[in-house]
Amino acid sequence: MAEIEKKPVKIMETILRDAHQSLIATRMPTSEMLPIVDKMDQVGYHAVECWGGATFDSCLRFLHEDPWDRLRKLRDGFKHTKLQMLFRGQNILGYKPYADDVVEYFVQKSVANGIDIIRIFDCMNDLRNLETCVKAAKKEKGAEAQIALSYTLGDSYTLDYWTSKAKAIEEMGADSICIKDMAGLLLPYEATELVTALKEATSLPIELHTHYTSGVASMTYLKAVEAGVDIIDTAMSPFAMGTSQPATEVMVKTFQGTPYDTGLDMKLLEEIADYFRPYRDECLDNGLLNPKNMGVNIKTLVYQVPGGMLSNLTSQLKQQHAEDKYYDVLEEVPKVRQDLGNPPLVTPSSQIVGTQAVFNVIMGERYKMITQETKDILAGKYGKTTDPVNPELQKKALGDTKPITHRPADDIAPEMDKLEKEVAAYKEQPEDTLSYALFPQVAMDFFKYRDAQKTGVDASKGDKEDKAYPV
Ligand SMILES: [Mn+2]
Repeated sequence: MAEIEKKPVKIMETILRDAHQSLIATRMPTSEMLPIVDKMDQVGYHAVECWGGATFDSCLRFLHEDPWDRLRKLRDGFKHTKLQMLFRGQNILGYKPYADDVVEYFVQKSVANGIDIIRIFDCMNDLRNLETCVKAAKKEKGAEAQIALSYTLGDSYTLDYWTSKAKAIEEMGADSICIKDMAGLLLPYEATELVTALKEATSLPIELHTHYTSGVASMTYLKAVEAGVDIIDTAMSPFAMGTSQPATEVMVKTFQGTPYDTGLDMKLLEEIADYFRPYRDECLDNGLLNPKNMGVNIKTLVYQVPGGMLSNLTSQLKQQHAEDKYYDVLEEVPKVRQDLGNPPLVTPSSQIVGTQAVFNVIMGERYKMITQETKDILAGKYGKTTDPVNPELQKKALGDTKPITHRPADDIAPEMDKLEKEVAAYKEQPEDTLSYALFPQVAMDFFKYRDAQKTGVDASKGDKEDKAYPV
């Protein structure tokens, strides 16, 4: 057997973002992160993912923290390590498309506050929805634009589909490509095929992101690394496995002494794990960490539904007192997905398809009620779907309105001026306008809370016009 050339695999650590988003509903506060940052900075990770995705919403909505402030504090602590964020293309960190000027300003401020690598994806894999974001990132000196392919299964998702997307991504000027397998659908031997094909199609570095939900993730990483993948996403063991990523220490140990040796210091990793373990125990005790999310969920392979979407469906059905309809809804999901052109199921398409499936089942008649977001997909407002949508459903939903075929954001007028005016009274930093742009109500509540912390007066409980504040 020929000697294999040394090719250390790089590790992207997710414990400060995806791992806690997947296991504890994104509730890790900044105060849990800061004491270990110095040690994490010594590891030699390729990057640490620490921002974007649901962290922004969760900071403002549940933790009463300023997400920008978190980023600045992490940047302060990580002196050598690249910081990475997840960005939903034209949807930024929200659930609908925004105007180009908001996307551009968000990218600019993300980099200015400390982000090095922006992972950008679109729930339709419509690359037009990534153009503005990628261009904005390329303008920022030192920033890397990584484009992620939302990985999914279906007749149209052939190796040709993925390799032609990869070539287009390279032409767009991206710095790297990520295979973003949010549901844990990529099986080990398929990873060999996919990575081999992508490596042939492009010269860009390839990163693989998956979740342990279906139980195959570490085998998938092994095969992907053997096939030449450059970077894998892992989480420190206390917040690994289950709906999160494979454990960092396990992957590092696996490749030790092989041509893929990461070179990372196991002793240091052990100390970091020791730091997070008591917090994991605390989360188990207070119920944030549900043991249900920690095993193998084979339904994700059977129904091809991401873990996060499964728990959303369960809670939606609970609210409707229709928990007995769980399996009916799971059967309905692929049908709705097909009607909507078989998009990958990732935020926000996963929520749109899931909610519509719930309505279809509990109303006792399919599409008796069609949500606005379902109509918007049918109207082309989220971009081009992989397969054609169901024409009868489209007619029923849109009537005589013609669906659009151009880039959806071309129809969205600039928003920044209007937003600046609306937020002026509460603005303490330029970034506040962006928080408000994404989550107007939630950000406003946070600004009022922030004011109250300073003055002891809670404006959210008072009447602003009458200046009658409860003290
Ligand atoms: Mn993920």
